[in-house]
Amino acid sequence: MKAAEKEAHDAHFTVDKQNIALWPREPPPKQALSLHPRKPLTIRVVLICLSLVVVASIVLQAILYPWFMGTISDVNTNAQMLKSRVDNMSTLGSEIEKNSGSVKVAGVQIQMVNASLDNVHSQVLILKTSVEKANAQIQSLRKTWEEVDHLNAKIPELKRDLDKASALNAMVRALQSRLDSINKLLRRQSDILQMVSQGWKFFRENFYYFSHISKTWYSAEQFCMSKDSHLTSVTSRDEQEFLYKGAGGLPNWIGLTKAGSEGKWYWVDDTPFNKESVRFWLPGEPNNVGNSEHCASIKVSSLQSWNDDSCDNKLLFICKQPYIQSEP
Ligand SMILES: [Ca+2]
Repeated sequence: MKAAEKEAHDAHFTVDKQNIALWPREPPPKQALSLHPRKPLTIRVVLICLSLVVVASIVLQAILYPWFMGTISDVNTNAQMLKSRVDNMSTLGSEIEKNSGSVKVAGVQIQMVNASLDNVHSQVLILKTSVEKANAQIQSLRKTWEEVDHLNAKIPELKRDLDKASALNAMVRALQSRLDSINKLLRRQSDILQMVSQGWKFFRENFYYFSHISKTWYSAEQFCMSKDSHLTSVTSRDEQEFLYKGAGGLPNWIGLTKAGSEGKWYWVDDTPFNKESVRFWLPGEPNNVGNSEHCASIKVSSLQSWNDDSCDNKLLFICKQPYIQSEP
């Protein structure tokens, strides 16, 4: 401390040309004088150092160059590998893009497949429902079939019953037919009795009415028509015999007349007048006396009993009505 204080108190200054400098008590030695003896040593040291550095660098280069070149080679190799990988990556990228499109298409197809699967699922449900219904119907049909089998087992018995029923039906039909015949006969008898009660006689499916009063031929026909009949026709020997016997020998108008003096004889009930009827005229008749005998009568009680007579004469008469079965 004391030496420092002493040096502080002994400070000086000099003016060298334009430079002003401060220094301690003693003025510093001039540099030109102090550096001159040290310069060669320094240069040598520096040269040595530089030589050492050069040598060291050469050695280092000799050592490191192969390693460095190898490293560079490795780096190049790695760079090429990386490049190839990058190329591969770009290729993969394009493939990925392609595959991305395929994936989208596949996604759409998957959606379509899903929709189809939904549709299939709904159809499966429908089919399931249909199958259940079909099963129910099969069960129903099976029951029905069992009932049919049961009925089939009864068929022989039913057939026997049917045979019995058929026999009974035949008997019933026969009885019904007989009953119908009986009814018909009863109706016929009833009809005949009714007509007979009114004064008619029944012979060979015809009713005959023998009058008790005398009328002209035309009035007699009018009377018969009022009773749904006509003056009688004669179509057979039996009928002729029945009529003359019924007349009892008294003259009775019959339904035989002719149109005018030269006309042909005809039956008023439209029965055809055949040659068979000619045999029932009295011998010598018809003689058409006075050209005025145009109507015929049964005159006597014999097979040949017909006489032509004047239609205006009043005689008894015979009406004839065919029998027709009355409705039940
Ligand atoms: Ca006559």
